[in-house]
Amino acid sequence: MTTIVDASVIVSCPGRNFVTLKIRTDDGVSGVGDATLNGRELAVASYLRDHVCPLLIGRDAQRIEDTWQYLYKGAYWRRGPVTMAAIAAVDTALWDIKGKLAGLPVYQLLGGRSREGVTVYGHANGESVAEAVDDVARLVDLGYRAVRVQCGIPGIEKMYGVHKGSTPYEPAGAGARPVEATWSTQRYLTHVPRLFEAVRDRFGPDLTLLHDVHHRLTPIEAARLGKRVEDYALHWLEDPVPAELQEGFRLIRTHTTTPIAVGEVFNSIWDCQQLVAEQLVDFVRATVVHAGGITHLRRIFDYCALYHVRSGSHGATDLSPVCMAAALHLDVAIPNFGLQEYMPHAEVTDEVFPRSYRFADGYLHPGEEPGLGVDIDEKLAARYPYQPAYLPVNRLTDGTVHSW
Ligand code: CS2
Ligand code: MG
Repeated sequence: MTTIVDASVIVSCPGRNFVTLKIRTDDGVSGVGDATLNGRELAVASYLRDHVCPLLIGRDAQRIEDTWQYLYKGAYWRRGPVTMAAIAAVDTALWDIKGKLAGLPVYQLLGGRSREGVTVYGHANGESVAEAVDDVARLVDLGYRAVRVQCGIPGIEKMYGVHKGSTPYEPAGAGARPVEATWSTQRYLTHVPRLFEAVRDRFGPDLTLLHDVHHRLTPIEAARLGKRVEDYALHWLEDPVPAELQEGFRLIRTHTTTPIAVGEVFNSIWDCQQLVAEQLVDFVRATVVHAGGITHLRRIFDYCALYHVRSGSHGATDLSPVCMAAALHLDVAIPNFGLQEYMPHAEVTDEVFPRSYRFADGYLHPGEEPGLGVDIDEKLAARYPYQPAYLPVNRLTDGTVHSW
């Protein structure tokens, strides 16, 4: 038996806030898990520190599934972003430990490689259509095989997904209160087809293109947009509507063949069970950190595989390198891999989280060393204390709160 002797939570802000769990065993082997929930980081840190870590001491680190069930069913209050991020961190750290004990990279414990590399997509954006098209060229020159494209919308001041300068895009604004943004669906629906007309004009029909609607439309508006962009053959239209009403996606499916991706905010299989079973979506974007870890995410993707649904995991900078490392071990092994989002972290983040995954020729490659191939430099992390930061709040022009 490999006994857990310590479990500690490190909250740090190297470039942005991250919450990391480190589990140590009596064999001297340790593992890490990401527990970052953008804008609610301290809630997960407390859930772990106050209610989970004490229960882990003395448990067998090798009993990953039993620990998962113990934390999921044992809490009584199931699911939700905070609970499932905490369980995810424990699960990820235990898989890291198991790989190290076995002397194998975790993907070998998940059935071995199903592909040579993990195809990733990068973010291209610009205030104007022209700037966004030029940014697509930048991504293509960097070797990306798939590109998400976002652009400013005339009349909308702070548009999601569009930022200036070379620093990684960070939507969470530092400060004690969220910034507020304004939204106009009409302006957005008018402008987005022009963006993709321009991108296709410049790059032709073969480049894999994606777009993130970011939960802002109603199903009929999403159907309209999906129909309007069919000529530009998007690989996916992401988060077209808020996904609480899974049956609402039937309306989108009735009107358009544009593929749909959803799920970066999902935290359990139940958030997408109907979407998948009715084939209302084409990609599920759930992640290791938000959907209960490697153990649960693998369940979700195995369920997706029954219905021709592929993975398309979220990979924004608010998911730490620990999450990305774990994601790559799953991505490279599952049979129904689709795409992996990749937003490179800031240099200071990579200094705090030494990792072995690397980008080459449009792919990310997980490390070959035992475990996940990532760690946290706790001494360095301590130099970057938590900074309060919140995701924006969105309002319509009449002041009505709207999905951000
Ligand atoms: C976005 C995210 O990358 C994406 O697809 O939806 O950047 C999202 O806005 C952030 O992860 C929120 O924290
Ligand atoms: Mg998204």
